[in-house]
Amino acid sequence: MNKARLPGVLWIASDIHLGAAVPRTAGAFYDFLAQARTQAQTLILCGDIFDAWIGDDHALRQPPAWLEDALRELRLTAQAIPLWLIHGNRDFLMGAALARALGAQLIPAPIRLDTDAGAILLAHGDEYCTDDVAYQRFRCVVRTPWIQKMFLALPLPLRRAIARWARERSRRAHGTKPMRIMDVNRDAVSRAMASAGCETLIHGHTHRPAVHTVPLGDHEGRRYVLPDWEFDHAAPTRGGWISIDTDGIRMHGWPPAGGSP
Ligand code: LP5
Ligand code: MN
Repeated sequence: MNKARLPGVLWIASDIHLGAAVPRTAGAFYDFLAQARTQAQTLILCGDIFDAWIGDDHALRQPPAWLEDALRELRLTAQAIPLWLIHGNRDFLMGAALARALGAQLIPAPIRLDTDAGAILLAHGDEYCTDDVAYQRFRCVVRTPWIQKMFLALPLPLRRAIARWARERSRRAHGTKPMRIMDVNRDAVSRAMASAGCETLIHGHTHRPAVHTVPLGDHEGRRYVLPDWEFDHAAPTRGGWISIDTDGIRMHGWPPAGGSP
């Protein structure tokens, strides 16, 4: 089990899905980053920060304008507070070169964090969607190191085309899969929490923000689900994060209700 001690004020967000098509979402997220820089002591971005990541070289060589903006904002954040990044199912190809360029840390997940609010298991969440057999098969293939190496050796335009095709396939698959299949599997969650020795799990991925109880033998745990961010194609807009400190674990919407969290 991956583990880290993480005292202090911790903020966690996920599923921002930054890309060329979401300028308003990016703007809202950059406002959030600016607040995190002054109010959090560590920020964790818990996967799917990007709509698709096709290799660090894409970002570091000649990034398009939207990506240049994203890199600048993330770098600014990492200069102010520790910035930890976790892989999601769309940006699992984020690598060491990107982390270095940002001054961020790419951390392995699921990870047990020993925080001021107790032990917390943190994961993107897709690993617990075990009823989605087609997805788990896809995941297994694209997480295979030699397949990733081959993909990263392809010319950028071809990688871009494959990513576009995979996103399109995924969008279509969403339309046909029952909602239940695309949620986490309860047993997978209980098992993961028990084996990590955690009564709290925080994850994103499903875009269904909520707090659930989880049966853990003779007692109950809690599962916090982070929201996705969407300010371009949704009304009302969506976005939010979780804060962890000595007062406990709290979920917040973005923008904050009274103007400040
Ligand atoms: O992301 P979201 O929310 O739409 O849906 C996810 C699952 N889909 C995915 C696919 C990603 O969206 C696409 C990511 C592109 C990344 C860059 C390209 C990288 C290629 C790298 C090769 C090493 O994760 C979706 C789940 C849903 O969450 C809910 O949990 O249901 O799963 C699917 O849609 C999977 C389909 O059922 C089958 C997908 C077939 C796609 C085939 C593409 C193959 C490309 C392989 C290249 C080697
Ligand atoms: Mn996801």
